[in-house]
Amino acid sequence: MTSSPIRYERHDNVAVIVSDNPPVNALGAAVRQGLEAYVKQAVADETIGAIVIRCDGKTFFAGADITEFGKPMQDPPLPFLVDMIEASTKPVVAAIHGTALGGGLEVALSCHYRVAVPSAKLGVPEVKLGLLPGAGGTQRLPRVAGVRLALEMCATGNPISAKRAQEAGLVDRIVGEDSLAADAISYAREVVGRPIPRASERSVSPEPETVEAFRRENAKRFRGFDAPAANIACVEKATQVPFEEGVQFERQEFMKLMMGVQSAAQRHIFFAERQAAKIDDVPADTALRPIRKVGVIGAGTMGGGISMNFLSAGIPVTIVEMQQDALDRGTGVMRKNYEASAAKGRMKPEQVEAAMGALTPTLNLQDLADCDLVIEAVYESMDVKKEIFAKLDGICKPGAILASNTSYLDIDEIASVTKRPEDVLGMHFFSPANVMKLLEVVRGAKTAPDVLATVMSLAKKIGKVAVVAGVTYGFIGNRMLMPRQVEANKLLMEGATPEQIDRVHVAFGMPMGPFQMSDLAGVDIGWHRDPSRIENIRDALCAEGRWGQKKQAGFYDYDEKRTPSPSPRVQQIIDEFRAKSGATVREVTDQEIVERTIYPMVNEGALILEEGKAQRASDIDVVWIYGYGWSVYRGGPMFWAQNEETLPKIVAGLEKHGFTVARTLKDAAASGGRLK
Ligand code: T1G
Repeated sequence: MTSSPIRYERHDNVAVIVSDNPPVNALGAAVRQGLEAYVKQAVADETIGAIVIRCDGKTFFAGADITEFGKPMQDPPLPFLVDMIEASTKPVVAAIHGTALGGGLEVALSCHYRVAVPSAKLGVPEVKLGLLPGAGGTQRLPRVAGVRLALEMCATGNPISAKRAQEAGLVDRIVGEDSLAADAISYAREVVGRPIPRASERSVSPEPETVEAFRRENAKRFRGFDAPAANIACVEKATQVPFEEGVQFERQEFMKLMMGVQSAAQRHIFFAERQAAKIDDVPADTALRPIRKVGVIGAGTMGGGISMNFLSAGIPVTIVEMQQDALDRGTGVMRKNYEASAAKGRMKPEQVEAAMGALTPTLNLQDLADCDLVIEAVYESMDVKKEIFAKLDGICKPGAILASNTSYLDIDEIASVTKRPEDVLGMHFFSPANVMKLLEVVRGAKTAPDVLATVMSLAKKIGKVAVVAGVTYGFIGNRMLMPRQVEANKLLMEGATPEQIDRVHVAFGMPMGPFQMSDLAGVDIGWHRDPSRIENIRDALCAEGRWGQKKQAGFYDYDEKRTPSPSPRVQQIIDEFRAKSGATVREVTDQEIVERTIYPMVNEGALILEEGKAQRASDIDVVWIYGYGWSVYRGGPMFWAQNEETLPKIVAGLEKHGFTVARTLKDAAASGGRLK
């Protein structure tokens, strides 16, 4: 008989019900059953005047147990439990620390009072799982915290601080950071015998203009997602109908989302992100190397952005450049970025000074001697990188980790110029490096397990989502981008336009299409820089200085606000190349664009798995969500291929267009299996 995760304590006339269900006190069946039994016991006990519900471990209930979704729900269902708590004839106090999230906040909302420690956060992040609070949260929250804040919390899923919660009336008292248990009991004693305030009994005023304004302000942000609109509709319903009717509406909207493919996709990514942090053949308790000081070589866009990640996490950085003006420019950009964040209220001025104060700019590579990790972020040339790593080998202390930020190149070849290949790996950041969450950690043939584990752990510390990639040209993301770009260029020659191809990708849910992306990153990236050598459309654009947004001209024309518009000059260049090639220009359908630019990405992903260059199909999904903005409601290319598009359809499409289909993709399609 496994012991219950819930226990009952008696403190004179106060009953304290405690959950101890690591790691996050998810409201699994055993927790719900324990809560139900003990609340009933306390209510029936005449010597008890009030009840406290709290949690051991790092946090108050962090929500329903997501691992139970899709399985038969065991009694009591959470909606029943919260109604039962609220109906208690004795006051119930929620004692909150850590994060009261989702069903956890719904339990707290069904309690009659809420006390919290200063560091606590409260939220309903269900929308990030493609869901909505399904245990009365959309009906109680507006009644307790007001319509506007309820809309914001439900539709964005972002948590609020205990302070803000108290200001809104969601928390009744902020208690001592280290005395929650005792302070909650004291508070409970104070409310014994008082009339019991129940959220569901409160009224909430209709605020049609508030709801409409919120819908309008956030329309672009929620484009393509189902859940935000459903959350807004539920909160709106709370302002229009009695509580019970609102709860019925909430339940039907919840079930619609739960059965939908978007929530399945978003829950897939929730677990995939956490799974990606695990390295199958490296024990989770591998001893890590201490990283107290980081060196970054190169103060350009990437070097500066990479440095900011560590500085913002309180890790000192020594940044090296070759020329003083480049060094000054780079550190100047870093300060400007920090000050922009401060101007938006995302950082305090003293945090900006602390970050910049931990930065040591230098022209001398020798100053990296005492760094625990050095990240090279210079020009994408193997020769340049090998020269640098050979020098680092002689400069850096034993045990220092040497990493390259290369986007494509062979880490084993770079490691081969050092006497310490076991300390070498790739850390491929995505631009802008201080913003994009993805970090591809490229494992060399000789990379030591503890080096890999150290960098994976460090990634989480600096707020990145890390995925292990093998050594292959372009690793995972950029390797899958290549067939997409090849086909997109071919489609231009056959009759499609940059606008059409990009529109198909944006409609699919990508933030931008291949040509918009090229203009943003720079059409001239990888260009041979010889304007007399014009072999393709890209060469022709570069030769005319159409290098993308930075030149107000690329595949699109741009105004001073960088608003794109189709370019007659580009169409002329495309027409000239079509005429020269003798290609038959024809109408290209949107479906063909999907089959020839997105299906090949799935095919490449299958090849990457076959070659062992990614640990799991879900890792590939994580790369695309966090590195390229693939819409989380589609779950990433490998999830989409197996849940929305289906593998047989993709194999048929690939074969129709003459692609060689990856063996595992073909086998999985034929057997009804899945890409793992
Ligand atoms: N259910 C099951 N497992 C969970 C879980 C949950 N709600 N939350 C976290 N885990 C696991 C996670 O998979 C990982 O497992 C471990 O706990 C540590 O998580 C009816 C329907 C709480 C802020 O969406 O945001 O309530 O990898 O690495 O960085 O209305 O976890 O160790 O095996 O993230 O310290 C709503 C989701 C659910 C909160 C802690 N709640 N969790 O972050 O640890 S739906 C959420 C988080 C719901 C009701 C609806 C974070 C965290 P493993 P971690 P962390």
